[in-house]
Amino acid sequence: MPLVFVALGANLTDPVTQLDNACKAIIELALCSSNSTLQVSPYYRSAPMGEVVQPDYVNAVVGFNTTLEPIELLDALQKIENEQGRVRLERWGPRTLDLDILLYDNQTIDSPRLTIPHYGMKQRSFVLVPLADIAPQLLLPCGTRLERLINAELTAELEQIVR
Ligand code: A4P
Ligand code: MG
Repeated sequence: MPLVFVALGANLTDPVTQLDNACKAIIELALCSSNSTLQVSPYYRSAPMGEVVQPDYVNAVVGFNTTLEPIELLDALQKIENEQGRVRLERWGPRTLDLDILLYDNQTIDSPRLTIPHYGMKQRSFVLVPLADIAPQLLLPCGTRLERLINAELTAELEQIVR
């Protein structure tokens, strides 16, 4: 059964609770589709990437098995974003919840609605570090070992949230 990794991000309306609620919704998704369990990374706070002035983000990564096809998974995740009050005003702008599919097994997908691996994942500390927390041995579809992308400079951008 395909193993997928999804990045969670929030910077509005109590981001930690947004991520907690998203995990609960994704567990339902994983359970109803595959009866598997959800791996959840620690939560990390970081300054916003990009030019938009906005609050700090809280980010995490989850991993689970699913029988959903990639587009079905995107639809299900966008439904969760919408249910948690996501409003799309500007690219890279603030949001109650962002759910990005990082990896879908070892697949590479380039379609109008879906690019997998996620286009920014190899550059983003708030994706790489939590992903390595739950999947330290991961080999990316391009052949790069995840651990080789992580360094002290990236880790220093993040503050782990104690819960
Ligand atoms: N789409 C294509 N591929 C994917 C994929 N792998 N997963 C399409 C999910 N969606 C994918 O996404 C726009 C469209 O991308 C979707 O309709 C889908 O068909 P969106 O979520 O509506 O828009 P967005 O999130 O504003 O755009 P984007 O480019 O995903 O933004 P990013 O790259 O997620 O950046 N700073 C920190 N510290 N932490 C953050 O999490 N996030 C952003 C947003 C900016 N700064 C940040 C953070
Ligand atoms: Mg997004």
